[in-house]
Amino acid sequence: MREPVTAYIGLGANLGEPAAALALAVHHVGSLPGSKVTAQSSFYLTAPINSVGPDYINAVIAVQTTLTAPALLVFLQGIEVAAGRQRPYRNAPRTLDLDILLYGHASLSSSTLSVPHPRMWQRSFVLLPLAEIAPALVSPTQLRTVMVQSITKLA
Ligand code: A4P
Ligand code: MG
Repeated sequence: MREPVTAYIGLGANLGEPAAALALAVHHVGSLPGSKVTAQSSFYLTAPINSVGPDYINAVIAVQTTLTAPALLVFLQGIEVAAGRQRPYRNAPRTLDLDILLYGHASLSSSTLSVPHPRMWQRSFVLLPLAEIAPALVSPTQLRTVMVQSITKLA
């Protein structure tokens, strides 16, 4: 049996019912084999970055999992498809996006999976929710770098 690893997953949506889609996705991730959600950030309303359409709702969760990172990605993509995710073009508005931000201390780079997520450090919609549930992982300097990007914590 594999040792569990803590992975951080970024959730985002700006089509359909984003808050409901994120809440259901958290439930589905917690139901994956060998996986449990150990922390969940607030939901944040965020302006699209290099994307179009309505504002997004974003959040980050921590998951303790015995799945490998590639297996976790395949399961996350299944949850996206079940939520009606379509990919008409890069950065298109979406009903649900689930990105693996971190997978333990792993550094992975393949044609289908890069971890840490290559753009996470440039985005307030990732760093603020991540800092909320794992403050040790994000420095004040990193947070300052993305402060200009509009983001509002929802109640
Ligand atoms: N892939 C590689 N690494 C990963 C990873 N760590 N996690 C591959 C998940 N997938 C990973 O992903 C495209 C391909 O990336 C997949 O086939 C997978 O094999 P995708 O889900 O189809 O598209 P994506 O997530 O839009 O791609 P990408 O490049 O990760 O987009 P970004 O850079 O994350 O930008 N603005 C706001 N406010 N909120 C958002 O959530 N999201 C984006 C997407 C742009 N602007 C946004 C938001
Ligand atoms: Mg994605």
